[in-house]
Amino acid sequence: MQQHAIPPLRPPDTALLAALRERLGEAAVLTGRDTDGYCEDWRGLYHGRAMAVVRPADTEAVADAVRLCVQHRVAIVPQGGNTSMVGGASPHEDGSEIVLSLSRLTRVRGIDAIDMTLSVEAGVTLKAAQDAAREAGCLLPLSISAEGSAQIGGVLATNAGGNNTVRYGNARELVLGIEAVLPNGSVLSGMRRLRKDNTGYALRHLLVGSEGTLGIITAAVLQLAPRPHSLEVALCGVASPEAALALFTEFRRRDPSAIQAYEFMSGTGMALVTGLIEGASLPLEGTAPHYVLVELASGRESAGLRELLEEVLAQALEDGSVLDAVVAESGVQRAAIWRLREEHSEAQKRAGASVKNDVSVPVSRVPELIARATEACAALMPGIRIAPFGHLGDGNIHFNLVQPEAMPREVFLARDHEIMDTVGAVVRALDGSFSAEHGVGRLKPYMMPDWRGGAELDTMRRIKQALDPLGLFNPGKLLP
Ligand code: FAD
Ligand code: 2HG
Ligand code: ZN
Repeated sequence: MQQHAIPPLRPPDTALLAALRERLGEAAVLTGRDTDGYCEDWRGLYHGRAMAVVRPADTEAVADAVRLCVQHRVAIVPQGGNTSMVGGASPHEDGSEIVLSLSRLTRVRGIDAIDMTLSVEAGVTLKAAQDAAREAGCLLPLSISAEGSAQIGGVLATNAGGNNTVRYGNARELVLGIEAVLPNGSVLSGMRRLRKDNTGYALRHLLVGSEGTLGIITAAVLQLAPRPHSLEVALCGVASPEAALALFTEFRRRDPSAIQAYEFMSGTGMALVTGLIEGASLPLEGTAPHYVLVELASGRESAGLRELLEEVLAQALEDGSVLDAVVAESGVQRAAIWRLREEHSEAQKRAGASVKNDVSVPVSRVPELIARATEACAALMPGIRIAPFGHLGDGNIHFNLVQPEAMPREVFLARDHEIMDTVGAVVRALDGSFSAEHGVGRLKPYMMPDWRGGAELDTMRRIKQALDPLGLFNPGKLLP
C-alpha cells in the first residue's frame, strides 16, 4: 500500500442527511461510529470514513436515495457484503461519500424449478440464494469461500468466479435478468427469465462486472442447474505445477463433463492453513510440494465417477506425477478437504500482510507462470512467503505473497506496487490478465492505462460518461 496522509474530514451535507432520514426513516441512516463496520475492508487495507451509511429497504427507496444524493452532488459507494479483495466497496477517507448498503433487500422474489430460475434481491447472501435453490431441488452453481457474507448484488457487480467456474462459468453466465438503479435515478427493470432474448444491447452484461460504477443492482434473475446426483472429491499431493496440469488434462480427456472444481494449492499456503486454522489437518501420509483438489460430479447416479477417479489416480501414482492421494469417503470428509482450500485466504490474513495478485493466463501456461513469478519474487525480496493457489482449471491463480516473518507490515505493504508489477511482468509475457475475478476496485485502477489503454479504456470512459456524467457512482474505483 502506498501510504497517504489522512485527508481532513469534509463537513457533512446536513440538508441531504435530513432529506434521506425523512424519506428512508431515521433508523436507515447511520452516521458517526455506527458507520465503522462499513468503512473498513476485509483485508484491512482501507480505513475510509463515510458521511453516512444508508440502508434502503426496497428498490424504490434505493432510487429515491440516489436522486437525493445526485441533487446534492454527493458520491455513492454501493456496498453488499463488503468482502471485496480490492477495496471496491470502501469509501474515501475524507468522509465525502455516502455508503449505500443493499443488505436490507433480502427477498427471494421467486423460484421456478421448471424454468430453473431464481429471482432474488441484491442483499440476499450467496449462501442464502444457494439454500433457496437447494430447497427447490436445484443448484445455484456459484461457490466462493466468502459466500456466507457476499451478496448477490456484489457477486454480480464483480462478476465473481470461484470454485465452479471451470464447469458453469462466472457469475455473468448465470444472469438472465437484472434490475438496477441508474445514476439518473431511473430504474432499469429487466427481470426477464428468458433463455433467449436478443433485443438490442445486453444491458445486464454491462452492469455485471461494473463494480458499482454504472448502476446499483437491486435484483437479478439467475439461471439454476440440476443438482448433481453423484459427487467425488480427492486431495492429491503433487511434485510440481506441471504434474497438477497434466492430471487436469487427463481427467478432462477421460470425461470432459465430469470436472466440477480443480483447485491448486502450494505447499507454503497449505502449511499456513494447517498451522493457523484450528482443526485443519492434512489427510495424507506426509506433506508435498504442491496440492490439487479435484471434484467430479454428474447428474447421473451411477456415472462411474469413483472408478474414473481411482483409475486416473492409480496411473498417476504409478508414473510418479501424483505423490499421494486421498479420496473422500463421506460428506464429512469432503467438507474437511474443501476446508483446507477455503481457509487459504483466512490463514494468509493471520500470517500477516499479503500482496495479492489475482491473475489469469491460458491454462496451458499456469506452470510457467508459477515458476517464473516465484523466481522473480524470491529475487526481489528474500524471505517473502510465496503462496500461490486457486482455480487452475480456469488458468486463474491467486499469486499471493505473504510478508517475510521479520519484516514490519508497513515496510512490506509500501512495496506492493513493486511486487504487483514484478508478477504483472510475468503475467503479461504469458498473455494473461492482472485482474481475473476480484475486479479492479480501488487497488488497481493505476494498472488500467498500461493493460487496457487505447480504445478499450477510452470506450469504458465514454460509457461511464454517458451513464454517470457527474461521476457520482463509486468514484476512484475501476477507472483511473
Ligand atoms: P462488496 O465487497 O460489498 O462490493 C464489491 C464491489 O461491488 C464494490 O465495487 C461495490 O461497490 C460493488 N457492489 C456491491 N453491491 C453492489 C450492488 N448491489 N450494485 C452495484 N454494485 C455493487 N471473489 C471471486 O470472484 N471468487 C472467489 O473465489 C472469491 N473468494 C473470496 C473469499 C474470501 C474469503 C473473500 C473475503 C473474498 C472472496 N472473493 C472472491 C471476493 C469477493 O467476495 C467477491 O468479489 C464478492 O463477489 C463480493 O461480494 P460482496 O457482496 O461482498 O461485495
Ligand atoms: C479464493 O479463490 C478467493 O479463495 C480469494 O478468490 C483469493 O485470498 C485470495 O487471494
Ligand atoms: Zn478465487
